[in-house]
Amino acid sequence: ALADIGVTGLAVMGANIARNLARHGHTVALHNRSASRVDELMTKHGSEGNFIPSASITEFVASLKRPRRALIMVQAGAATDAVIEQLADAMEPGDIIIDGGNALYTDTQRREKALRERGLHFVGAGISGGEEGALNGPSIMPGGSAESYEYVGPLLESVAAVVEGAPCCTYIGTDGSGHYVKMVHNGIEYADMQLIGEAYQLMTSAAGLSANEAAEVFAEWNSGVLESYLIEITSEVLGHTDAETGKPLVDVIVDAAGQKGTGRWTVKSALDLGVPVTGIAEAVFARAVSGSRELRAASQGLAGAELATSLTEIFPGTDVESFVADIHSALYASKVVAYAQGFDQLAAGSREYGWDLKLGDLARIWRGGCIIRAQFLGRISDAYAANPQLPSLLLDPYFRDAVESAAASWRRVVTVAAQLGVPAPGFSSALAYYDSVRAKRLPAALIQGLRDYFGAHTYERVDKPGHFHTQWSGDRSEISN
Ligand code: NBP
Repeated sequence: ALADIGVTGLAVMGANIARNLARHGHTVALHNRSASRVDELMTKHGSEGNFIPSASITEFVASLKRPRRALIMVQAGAATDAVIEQLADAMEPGDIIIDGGNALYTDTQRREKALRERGLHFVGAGISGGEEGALNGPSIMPGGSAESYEYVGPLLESVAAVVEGAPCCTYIGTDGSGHYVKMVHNGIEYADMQLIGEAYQLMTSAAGLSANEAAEVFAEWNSGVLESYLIEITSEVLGHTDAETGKPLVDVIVDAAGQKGTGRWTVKSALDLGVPVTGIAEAVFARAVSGSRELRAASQGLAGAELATSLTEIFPGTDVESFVADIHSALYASKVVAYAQGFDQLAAGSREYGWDLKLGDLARIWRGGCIIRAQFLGRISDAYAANPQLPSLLLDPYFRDAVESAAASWRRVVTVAAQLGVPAPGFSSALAYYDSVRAKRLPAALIQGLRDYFGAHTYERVDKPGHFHTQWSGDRSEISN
């Protein structure tokens, strides 16, 4: 018998997706550059379903039903190109190559075009959920031709996470859209984690909670509007004690955050599109600051001139409990801002590349399987269902109300952070964004004046249409352009 689908690249992600497919009754062909991974999977998990192991790409391709479907799960970049090349050489027109790695969307666009010209379908599928998700149900974001989705959609949907009876997988759009959406998902994940980190730091530094007490607070929060996988595992990590020292593990982990690049890609794309994703950008830069070990070591002696040493000095009468409630509000409001910005970027990317992304569907398939999975996403889905043209999530009645009710607490938290000298770049820049978009006037008027002064860049006027220039070095009269 032939295989329904093949998986090449059997490191942790590929092996788990292959097992997931097999557990759902699909016959799965297996291939990996080093044969040992195929053997290992067969030895350990061969009994979980129908697998067809193969020793070479040609054997692998020959073991697939037509049109052939091959899922690549190798390292993004050159490795993916190499594997695509080998597969394409062995395949025939009409066959489908799926890349489930974390490819940069522009690479996917390039690959899709090249393969289309050779008569092959190429599906760039963003897969989120880490190894656990890959095995038990990830969130899958497949982009490619609508025709290719007919061949791969049902297979991918069958192994995706399920929320309220619906799979966390849907057709995203053409060429690089799936990987673009996955990239922004990861960017949002960066912002979400940064905000959670700031909440934790304020709980411990400003409110004086221990890591264990903070763990309890997060566990409690996980049953409210913040309910999410990230809040749940925050409680787990904060509550974990290091076996060697007996201290909270979080206190013995080096405070330098790593990054693999998807956050940076998101911000680069946002910069190109001119979308202010301040929350994601702050999160990427905050990781960069944390990792700047020499700079941080050299800066230890810098004076802070803090305006207070305790919470009660700033807000007399405030108790820990009410401040923790303020942090909850600040976290929620900042999170709404970060997600609103992320969805703005998705809308802008969709316009730029002609993808016609369904924003509500994206929120829906992120409710399960992926790292940012949360109840909250159901609200986002509802918001776009109510108004697909929503200019910003901040204007949806539910989110508008949520942020307006959180605003006073949010300001208190940012005030406390500033006065105590506790960095809260995510909370404060989200608040600045909120205040910027709602401001009647911004200092951009002055910036336009300055640009006109040194570069004759012209400005518009509030009282009449057109573009104007003041002759700054002459008699300072205004001319219309
Ligand atoms: P890795 O990203 O660590 O890649 C290891 C796999 O790539 C192995 O199968 C390896 O073969 C293969 N490979 C390499 Br490296 N160079 C190759 C080449 N030139 N030709 C053929 N094969 C090559 O694996 P992973 O962590 O399982 O991730 C797989 C993909 O899924 C990546 O794109 C990753 O970004 C993405 N992803 C990962 C996660 C996660 O949580 N880890 C989540 C979502 C997406 P070998 O065995 O012969 O060395």
